[in-house]
Amino acid sequence: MKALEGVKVLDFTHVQSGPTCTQLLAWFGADVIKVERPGTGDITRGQLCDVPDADSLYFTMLNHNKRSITLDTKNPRGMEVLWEMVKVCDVMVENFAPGVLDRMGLTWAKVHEVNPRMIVASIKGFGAGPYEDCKVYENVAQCAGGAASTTGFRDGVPLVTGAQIGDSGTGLHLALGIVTALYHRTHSGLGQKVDCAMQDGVLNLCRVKLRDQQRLDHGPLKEYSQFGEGVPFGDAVPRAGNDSGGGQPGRILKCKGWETDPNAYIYFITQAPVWEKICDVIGEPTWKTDPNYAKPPARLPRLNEIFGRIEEWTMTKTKFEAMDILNEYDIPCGPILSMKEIAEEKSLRETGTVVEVDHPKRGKYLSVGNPIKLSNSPSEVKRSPLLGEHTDEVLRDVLKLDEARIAAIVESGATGAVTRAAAE
Ligand code: CAO
Repeated sequence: MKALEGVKVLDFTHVQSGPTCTQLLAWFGADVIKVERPGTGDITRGQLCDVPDADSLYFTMLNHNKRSITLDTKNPRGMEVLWEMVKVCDVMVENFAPGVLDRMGLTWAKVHEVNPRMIVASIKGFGAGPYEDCKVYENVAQCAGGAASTTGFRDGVPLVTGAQIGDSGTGLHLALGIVTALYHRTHSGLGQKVDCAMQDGVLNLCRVKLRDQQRLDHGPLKEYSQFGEGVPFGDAVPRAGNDSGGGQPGRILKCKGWETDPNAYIYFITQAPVWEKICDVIGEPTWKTDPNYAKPPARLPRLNEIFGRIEEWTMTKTKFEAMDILNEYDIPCGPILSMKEIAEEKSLRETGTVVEVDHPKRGKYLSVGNPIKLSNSPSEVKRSPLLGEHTDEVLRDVLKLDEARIAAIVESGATGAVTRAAAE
């Protein structure tokens, strides 16, 4: 039995943030029924397309293991069906712009009255405050959540990161809120509202930078390279390039081949407990006892010099050779892996973190499987649904509507354009 088997999810999500949340629930075994607009469906089905007439990878990689039903919620019959779903589902997840759900009449008060056990989970860009009515996409959240102002180099513009911490990060937060509310319901018998704002989710992931903001009141941030460079700090946490965000200084260093390979680099951490080993590996044994290098506080003003010397060593090795040598000495480090290298990595295939999925319209493609591994409920990645693939099945088997009612719904156009065959 899957961990969330028996849990029915009315998936009213679109684009990336909401779908990542419901995909996780589906991987854990929930029956996730995605409600989509007839004709177009989730807008991502048709975005960044690479194969003609096939759902985009953007869509397929965010909507595995779900069923799809088409329903026009601007059609009264469509709304009737949606309310039937509210009655039988355990969780509703949505990430529409602020106000959309209320305009549909799906207020928390009404949903709670119709199905007191239902958990209603929402993602919005911002929580209550000056921006609560704003529409938000990934990079807006990265900027408003403190990630952009603290990412990049001091002398450059703020940077967004490729990791989708605003969308997928918030989806992950919301999934935790939902399973927590499901657990609470086992005691209380009642559902509750679960909200996660993207700004809040990003800030949660940037909490070390709020830590540093407060440390600034008590003096310079000595582990930042700019301290050793003698550059004064301003009143806000600066961008720290590739400095480590933790207590053990680290940097990205060039490896053999860096002149032509944009990813011939390694992340190298000068972890204090292995400092003596680092000195031996790079050929600076006197640094083990030299008071200018022996202890961590003495090294902080000299990070540029120290990492410069370590880089002279890493440039004589490929990133993988350097990894092998450094791991022998328990020196924490990591190669900068390209997406190509990750896609080809055998061990990621073996753990199911990278999976090959077959799709009737696009053929085989790679996806990221469930990164969270449960010992008793392993995740099996199933292809994303075609638009409206399960409409009949859901009306009949989940909502248990009789033939006359289904015919009336179809005839109204609520599930999509009416073909003669369907209407007769
Ligand atoms: N049938 C008919 N209409 C439907 C429908 C259906 N099945 N599903 C949705 N709609 C309608 C809604 O009723 C709404 O119409 P109204 O504005 O007339 O009430 C409209 O479609 C969708 O609303 P939207 O404003 O959410 O969509 P958008 O494309 O303009 O905005 C986004 C997209 C992502 C900016 C916005 O949804 C948002 O801010 N969401 C919250 C934050 C979020 O999750 N952002 C991350 C997105 S991923 O980067």
